[in-house]
Amino acid sequence: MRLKLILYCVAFMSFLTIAGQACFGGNEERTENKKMKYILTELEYPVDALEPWIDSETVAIHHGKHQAAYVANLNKALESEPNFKFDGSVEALISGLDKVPENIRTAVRNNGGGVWNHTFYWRGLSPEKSEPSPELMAAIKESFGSFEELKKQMNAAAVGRFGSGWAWLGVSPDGKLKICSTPNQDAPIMGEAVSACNMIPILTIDVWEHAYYLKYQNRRPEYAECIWNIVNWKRVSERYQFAVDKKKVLL
Ligand code: MN3
Repeated sequence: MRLKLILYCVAFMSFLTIAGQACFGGNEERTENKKMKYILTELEYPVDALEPWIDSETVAIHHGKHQAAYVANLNKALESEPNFKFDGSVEALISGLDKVPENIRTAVRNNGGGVWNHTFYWRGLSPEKSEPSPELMAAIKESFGSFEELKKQMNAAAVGRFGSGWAWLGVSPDGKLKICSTPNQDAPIMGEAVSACNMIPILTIDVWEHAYYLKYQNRRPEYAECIWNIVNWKRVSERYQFAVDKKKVLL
């Protein structure tokens, strides 16, 4: 009897997990008691997996404190405006900032961007070596001339961003690969009017100091260069194909 009960519970919890992922396209968020509450996405690898390029202390603090704070502050902003009944993904939320009430719009932009950008960043990295797909490599050569030139331009965007922000590689409406950078927690998925980037992103580098300061101190160029050792090309290639075929971003 007791075993049966346990089995029912396990089955029910599995259903909830699958239903949640189906609704929100990932593990970024869940509804609890019908009230929207976003939760921190787990990393796909242990905090020390990106060593020696990104040290475990940086990953632990960056994910467990910084990104977690964006999640908490996003929830706080949404709770402060109970008349705004939104129950979609963070991606949908920040893709339509004009629908967010004005009094919480900046908080949603900053913290929603902080939540989504970090998940996108972590999922674009991996300790496992991979290569760009033949299709992506062809696009890189067509758009930049060479892989080295892509790296050079992306690093320049990362280093050239004054203050805090992000460097992005993405697919522009003409199908070509483009590089862009955004300040603060702005993201290309917020739209061109907000982010000044017109692209579907496929890779990002976080250039806030908290992303690299413990190991690299002021040496942002060295951090940007090191990122290329841990890019998850398997996923970036999937994102590229998704952007080309479906004209949508893939987390
Ligand atoms: Mn960050």
